[in-house]
Amino acid sequence: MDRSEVRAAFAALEAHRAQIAGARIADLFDRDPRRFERFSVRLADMLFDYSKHKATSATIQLLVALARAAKLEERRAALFAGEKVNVTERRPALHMALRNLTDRPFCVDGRDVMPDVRDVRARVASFAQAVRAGAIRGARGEVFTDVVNIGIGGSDLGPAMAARALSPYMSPKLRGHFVSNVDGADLGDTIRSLDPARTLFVVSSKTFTTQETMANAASARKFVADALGEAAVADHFAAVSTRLDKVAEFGIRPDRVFGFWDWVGGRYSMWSAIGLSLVIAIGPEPFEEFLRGGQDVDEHFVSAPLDANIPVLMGLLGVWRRNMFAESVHLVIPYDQRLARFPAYLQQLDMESNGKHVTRDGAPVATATGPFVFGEPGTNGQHAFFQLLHQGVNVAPIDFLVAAEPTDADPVHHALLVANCLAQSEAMMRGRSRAEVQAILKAQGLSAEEAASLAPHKTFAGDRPSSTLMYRRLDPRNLGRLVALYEHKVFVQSVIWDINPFDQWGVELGKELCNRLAPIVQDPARTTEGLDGSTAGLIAWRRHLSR
Ligand code: G6Q
Repeated sequence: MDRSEVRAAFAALEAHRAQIAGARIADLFDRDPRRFERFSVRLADMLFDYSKHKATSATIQLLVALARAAKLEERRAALFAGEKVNVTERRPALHMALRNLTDRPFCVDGRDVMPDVRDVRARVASFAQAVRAGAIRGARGEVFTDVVNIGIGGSDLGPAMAARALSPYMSPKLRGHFVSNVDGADLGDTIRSLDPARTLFVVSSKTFTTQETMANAASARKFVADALGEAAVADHFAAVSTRLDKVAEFGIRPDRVFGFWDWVGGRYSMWSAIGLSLVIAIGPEPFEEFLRGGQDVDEHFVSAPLDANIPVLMGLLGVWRRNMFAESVHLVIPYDQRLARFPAYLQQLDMESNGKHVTRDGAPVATATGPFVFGEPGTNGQHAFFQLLHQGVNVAPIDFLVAAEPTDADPVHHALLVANCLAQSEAMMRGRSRAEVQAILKAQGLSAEEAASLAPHKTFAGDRPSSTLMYRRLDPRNLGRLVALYEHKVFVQSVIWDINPFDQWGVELGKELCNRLAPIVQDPARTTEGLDGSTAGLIAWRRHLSR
């Protein structure tokens, strides 16, 4: 692919950066009283405010020109057309079909996948409804009170994040649990307080070979079989997988198995049957609203002009900071305790997708690619790592997420929460100069000498960029919108960087080495010869400690 137009667009941006680097974000507001209206976009009740970025209309024009040079519109069309955009695995990435609630077809190899999608969606809904209503019960006729999802990575993070986010929508009669880590403490701590006769396990694994999930599923199976007998296993397990043959080997009944397809990437799969535990927890109707939120964003992404397109702007502003200001960290701070797992979910979505060092055709990338993604809910983060964000020497752009209204929490608390969110983005942008600090200290009665010596410590450089997404409340539809916005943002950036966001070869080497080391770790009689000195030394020390 000829990338000369992209290089030219990057060069134009670089020249522009040099021109506006000295302009402070706060001053841009003084120059343009309508800046907020001009640098914010609405999608239903959701508003994306990017006015607190160091960006002018010229910046946006140049970023959109970069997107056009990288053929964003053509690549977006290819994505939605079901082309094999995941070039290294020769697969489409058609997760948008999973949230398509219209009559519109989505085709893979010329075949409409929607009939299969609707069929599985209906089976998931009716199974979930039957569990919730107590029509499907355990082997001893007990109603299920606990549902444990066993999965990891893409088969865990999305549903676990959403179950927490949508906890007000959860049935009071059911508790949802998510077990992922191969560390036996994860499953052990979860099942310790559970009654096996009232527990349903959902094994979620696209491949049904993942070490962690298979180990946890085997131990959960033993938990059920030991307590209720081997014959009870069939009544206490369901599975979500593309490998129906392997699920059958495990002993899960065919009517409790929910399939999906290889055109659904793991970290894009929460819209599929991988959401089963979530559907059981919140019910099929709220889950459909979640899908509708994703669909809202798909429609917006394909139809809104590039300069008024939220995922496009999110992606381009990320490129602006990453490539023009060399910032390697991106912060996501939800002012919402129930979005506590959203940053972890985004870490996988963003870092596994765009943490790449070669282009789609295998050449080294010409620019920096995906940033480290990091975050915690506000206000907690303010009392932990915000110090560095305000006064550290490194700058990281921040996404603030906040609901206008609480879902069901105290409105007085919520007003404080919103005020904190706004105060932080204002403080990041404005900062406080040394002269301002000195004046404040003098007004507080400090001598000129004391004020001068304390002032550097109390000075804030400011001019730190952020975006804010504000929506009415964290309901299923807005959660669907948030997830899909970030999915498409990541896609937009992958197009600019010309990388494949749908594979994850970087996770393979460690898995392979683990398979080689596991027998040596498990069996003290095995030799460590041939291993590097550190690995051999650590195994020897462990053997010593475990004697
Ligand atoms: C996601 C990755 C990865 C995957 C897990 C679980 O995009 O592919 O996180 O989801 O490794 O895989 P299984 O669902 O196959 O168990």
